[in-house]
Amino acid sequence: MAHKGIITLINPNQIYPPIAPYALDVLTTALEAEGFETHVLDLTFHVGDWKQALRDYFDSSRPLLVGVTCRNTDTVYAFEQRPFIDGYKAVIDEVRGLTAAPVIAGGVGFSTMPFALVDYFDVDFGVKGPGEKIICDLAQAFVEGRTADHIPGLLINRGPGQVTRVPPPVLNGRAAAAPAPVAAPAPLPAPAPLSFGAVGRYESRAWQAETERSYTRRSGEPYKIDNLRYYREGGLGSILTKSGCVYKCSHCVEPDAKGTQFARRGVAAVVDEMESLTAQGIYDLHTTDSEFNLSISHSKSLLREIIRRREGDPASPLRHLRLWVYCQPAPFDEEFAELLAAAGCAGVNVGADHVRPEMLDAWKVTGKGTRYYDFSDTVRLVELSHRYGMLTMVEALFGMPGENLSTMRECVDRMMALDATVTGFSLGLRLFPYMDLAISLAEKCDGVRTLPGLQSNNATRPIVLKPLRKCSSPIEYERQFMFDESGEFRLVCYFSPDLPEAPGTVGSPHGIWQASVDFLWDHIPKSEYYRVMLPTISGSSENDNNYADNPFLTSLNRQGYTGAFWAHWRDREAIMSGTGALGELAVEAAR
Ligand code: B12
Ligand code: SF4
Repeated sequence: MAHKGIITLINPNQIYPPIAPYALDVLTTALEAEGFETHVLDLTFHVGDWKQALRDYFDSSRPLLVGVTCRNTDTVYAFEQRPFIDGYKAVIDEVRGLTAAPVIAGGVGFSTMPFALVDYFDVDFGVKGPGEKIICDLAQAFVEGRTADHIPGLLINRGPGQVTRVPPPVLNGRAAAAPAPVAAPAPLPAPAPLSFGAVGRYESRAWQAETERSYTRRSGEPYKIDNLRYYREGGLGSILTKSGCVYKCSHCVEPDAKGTQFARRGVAAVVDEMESLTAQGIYDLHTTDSEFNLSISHSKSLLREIIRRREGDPASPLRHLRLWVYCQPAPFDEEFAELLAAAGCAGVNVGADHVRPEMLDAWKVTGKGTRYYDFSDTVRLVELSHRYGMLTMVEALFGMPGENLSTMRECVDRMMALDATVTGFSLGLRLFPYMDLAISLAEKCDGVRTLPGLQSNNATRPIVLKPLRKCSSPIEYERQFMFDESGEFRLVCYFSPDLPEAPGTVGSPHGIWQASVDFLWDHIPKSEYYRVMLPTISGSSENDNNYADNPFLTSLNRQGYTGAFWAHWRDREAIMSGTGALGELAVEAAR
C-alpha cells in the first residue's frame, strides 16, 4: 500500500535492564493510522555498534522526519547524578551527519526541560508531553508543503538560544490557526513575556494524547519495538491506562511533564492491548500511569473488564497476566484491592514518602494544595494488599525541607513496622525546573545568593539559582538545573540542611550527606537488610533502588526472573550468588 513517507523513530536509551520504549509504540500506532510508514531504530540492543546501526539504516532510507525519544535526562538519583543527555546528543549529532531530514525530540525526561533540550540537542522541533498527535500534524505539514509554525504545542528551534512554542488552542482560546502556505516565510512570533504560563508549565496536555485506539504492540518484527525481547531481557512489559496527573506534589515532575488533567484511555482499547501482549507471552505488565489508583473509578472499570474477559474465556491469555501497579496511599479501598487481585495484580508499589503529617503537608498535595493522605492510608494499603495476596513495595523519601534526624528516625521505624515486602528509602531530591520546590528555591536565591541544601557533586562554586522572571529565556532558566555557567554538567539536588551533617558539608556546594546515609545503615538492624533498599554514597550498587545498570537487577534478568524488580529483593543474596531458585521464566519453560 502506498504510504505518505517514512518517519524514523530512534530510541537512544542504553540503560540495563532494558525497558521497552513504549512511547515509540504509541507514536508508531498514530503515524501508521495516518498513512506513514514508521521505522524504529532501537539502539538499546546496539550498545557497542550503535553508530554502525545508524549508518547501515540511513544508507538505504530517506525519511521525511526523524523522531528521538528521551525518556530519562539522568538517573534522577541524588547520590549518583549521572546524566544521559550527553549520550542522546551524541546519537542526534550522528544522525544529523547521515540525513538531512528534520529531527524532533520528545519524551518524559525531555519534557522536564524542553526548551533547554531543543537548544542543547540542536534539534529542529520538540514536544512537551504526549507527542502522537503533534508528530502526525508535523509529518502531514511536510507532506503538504506547509510550514510548521501553526502546529499547536510544537516547540520550534529558531537558531542558537531561541526556541519558541506555538501556543496550544486550548490556552489561547482560539481554534488552531489555518494552515499557511509554505512559500511565505513565517515571521518570528512576538516574544511572549517570560512567565510560567507562557512556557507551558502545568497545562492540561490531555488534548495531545490518543485515547481511543489500542496501541499496536509487536514482537520480532524488523524496525519495530521487540516487546517480547524486552520482556525476556528485562522481565517487564508495560501498559498505559491514562496519562497525566491532577495532583501537585512539590517534588514531582509528572503533572507538568505529562499534563495536569487525565487523558483516560478507553477501557476496551487498554484491555485489548493487554490481551495482545499476554498472547505474545509478555505476562508481567507494569502500569505506566503516573499513579494507577488516581481516577479510581476508571481504574476499577478497567479491572472489571480484565476480570470479565479472564473469567468468560478459559483460553484467554489474560489468565497469565501479572500486573504491577504504581499507587498513592489513597484512594485505596477494599473493593479496589479485591478487584486488583482478581485481575491478576501481583504487586503494589506505593509512593508513601513519609509518615509525619507536617512533612507531608506542603508536599503531597492535590491541585488545590491540600494534603490527600496520612500514614494510616499507607497502613491500610499494605494490609489490604497482603490480605488479597499481593506483594508490596513502600517508598520513602528523606531530605525534603524540614527533614531532621527525628523525622527521619520516626519514618524509618514506622515504615519498617509495616512489614511491607520491601521498603525503599531514598535520600535527597534531584531538582527539575518546574517542580514547585525548585521554583520556590530559585525565588529564594533570586539569582544573587545560594541556599543551604542546594548541592551538586560537580559544583565548583555556590549554586545560585535564578527565578524564571529574571532569566533572559526559558532556556537559561531550565539549563541551570543541568549545567553550570561554563556549560559543564552540574545536576542540582536538594538535601535538607537540618539533617545531622557537619557545617562544612551543608555549607559546601558539593557536600555529601554521608552522616545521614550512615545513620540509615546503622539504625536499621543488619538482620532487616534483606527487606530494605538503602541509599549508598556511590548511588549505584546492588543495595540501592537506582535501577540504572544495577548489578543485582541485571543478574536477576540474566537468570530469567520476571516481574517488578523489587519483587525478588528478599532473595537478593541467594540470587546474586547464583544459589537462588530458578527464575520464573525457566520454571515456566520447564512446565
Ligand atoms: C513505569 C516507569 C518506570 C518503570 C518501567 C516499567 C516498564 N515496564 O515500562 C521502572 C520502574 C522500571 C522505571 C525505571 C526507571 N525510571 Co521510570 N518511569 C516510569 C513512568 C511512571 C512511566 C513511563 C512510561 O512508560 N510512560 C508511558 C509512555 C507511553 O509515555 P512517555 O514515555 O511519556 O511517552 C509519551 C510522551 O513523552 C511523548 N514522547 C515520548 N517520546 C517521544 C519522542 C518524540 C519524537 C515525540 C514527538 C514525543 C515523544 O509521546 C509519548 C506518547 O504519548 C515514568 C513517569 C510517567 N508518568 O511517564 C517514570 C520516569 C520516566 N522514570 C524516570 C526514571 C528516572 C527512571 C530510572 C532512570 C530510575 C532509576 N535511576 O533507576 C529508570 C530507567 C529505566 C530505563 N531502562 O530506562 C523518570 C525520568 C525523569 C527524568 N527527568 O528523566 C520518570 C519521569 C519518573 C519521575 N517522576 O521522575 N520507570
Ligand atoms: S500523585 Fe504526586 S507524586 Fe504521584 S505523579 Fe501525581 S504529583 Fe507526582
